[in-house]
Amino acid sequence: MNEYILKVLNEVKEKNACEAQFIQAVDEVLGSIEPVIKKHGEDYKRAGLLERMVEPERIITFRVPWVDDGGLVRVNRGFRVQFNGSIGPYKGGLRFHPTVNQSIMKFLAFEQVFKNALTGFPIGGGKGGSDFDPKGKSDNEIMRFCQSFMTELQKHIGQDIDVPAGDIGVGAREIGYLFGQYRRIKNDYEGGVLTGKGLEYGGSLVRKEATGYGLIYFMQEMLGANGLSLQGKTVTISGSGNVAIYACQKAQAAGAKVVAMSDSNGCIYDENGIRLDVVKEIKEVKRGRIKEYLNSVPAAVYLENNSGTPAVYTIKSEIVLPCATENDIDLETAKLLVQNGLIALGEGANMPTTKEAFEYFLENNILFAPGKAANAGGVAVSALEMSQNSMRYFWTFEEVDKKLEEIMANIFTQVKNAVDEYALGTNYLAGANIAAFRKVANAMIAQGVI
Ligand code: NDP
Ligand code: 2IT
Repeated sequence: MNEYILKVLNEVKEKNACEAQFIQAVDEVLGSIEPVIKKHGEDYKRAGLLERMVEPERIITFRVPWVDDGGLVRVNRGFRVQFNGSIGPYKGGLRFHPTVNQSIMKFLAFEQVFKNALTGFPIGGGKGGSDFDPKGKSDNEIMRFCQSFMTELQKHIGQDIDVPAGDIGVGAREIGYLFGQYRRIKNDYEGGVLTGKGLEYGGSLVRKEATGYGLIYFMQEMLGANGLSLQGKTVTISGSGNVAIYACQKAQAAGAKVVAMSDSNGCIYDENGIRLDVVKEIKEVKRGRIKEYLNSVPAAVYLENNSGTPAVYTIKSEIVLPCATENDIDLETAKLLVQNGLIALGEGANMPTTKEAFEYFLENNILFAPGKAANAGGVAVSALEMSQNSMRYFWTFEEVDKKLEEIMANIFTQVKNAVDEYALGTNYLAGANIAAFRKVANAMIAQGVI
């Protein structure tokens, strides 16, 4: 590996020794930009570019006290990582999940910087959240938590400063409570301060569907460039949340047969094709578990997760769409997927594939759509939501959907141009990293040493 890259990577490992996920995300990006560093390495070194790029501009951590329904005071930890603002206001989601820690927040914020650069919109990268576990909480508890979280977060965000949105555990309900508290404290209707808002108060059509739809639009571009399509393909999807549901819907519309979806407990396998109306009722309305699918479709099968490969990845499938969480697919799982006839994989989630698993896919000529390109549709429509809020206007579903389709095609073109320029074959992960890196690097260098 190039000397300069190695030096920065070693420093990152030393300085952030307890942050495995952050190190992994940095390693992935720095490990694939070698051809660019070969060309411009000396300039970048003099500018301290990589050293600055791996250090967040700011990390805010704070106490989030709230009162549960039994009157007991609970305390969680809140975060906002404002990683890189060179291209625009920090932009990125909020995650509420018990596994949230500084490493996860930093990895997600770092990924977001490059993803947002690929969208073409003027947005920087950030991420936030809390180790709060929404599972089993009442609606009032969720509201009180969101209000307490925002009481601190509001000091650090604004429609031209930092614009949060949803991620795991944060959907339209949470964004509503967060927005309400922000508006109350600021006494100002700052519509563009959060995205993923309800349609009644400044949300954008297609934002809910955007990440899943965008993933499928990207897959269609990638498959098409390789003489393939989704038509008639067997698809499995991990997760059954926001990204998974709308990826499933668009994949089915494209003629694919989705046979499995999952949650953290296990997966459903329906050889007749998943009935998405049933999944939506369970997840979006009842906030239940995926195994309840069998109450409506008794012919389906439920497979519980054991240790090792998650059950959803043991099912034979030509196209796999991980849409749940990070490091879901390790080398062992990758081998099983390839053995079971995998053709292509599209990352709806952020960093669901380990480095070893990715390398195995590459060696076995699996077409691999990397998350920072393939799941950028969500944040891209968030940027469209911000535009509509600024204009005090709205676009129709068809207008936003068409823009999303064009954005995803444009992202694929950027990725394809980068792999062609550096003769990287179908290593779209490297292509995405190179295309995004160049844009962020140019913006940072143009703005001097900050
Ligand atoms: P949701 O909260 O709507 O759904 C998350 C899904 O993933 C649930 O089915 C959940 O199961 C499952 N899941 C979460 N954690 C784990 C875990 N540790 N192990 C197994 N399954 C798990 O989140 P989203 O759909 O919004 O997010 C899914 C992924 O997509 C995340 O990686 C997120 O960062 C990424 N993403 C989201 C975007 C968005 O716009 N929402 C945009 C781009 C990427 P359970 O209910 O059992 O926890
Ligand atoms: O990971 C992501 O891109 C998101 N969770 C969406 C971020 C956003 O600002 O819409």
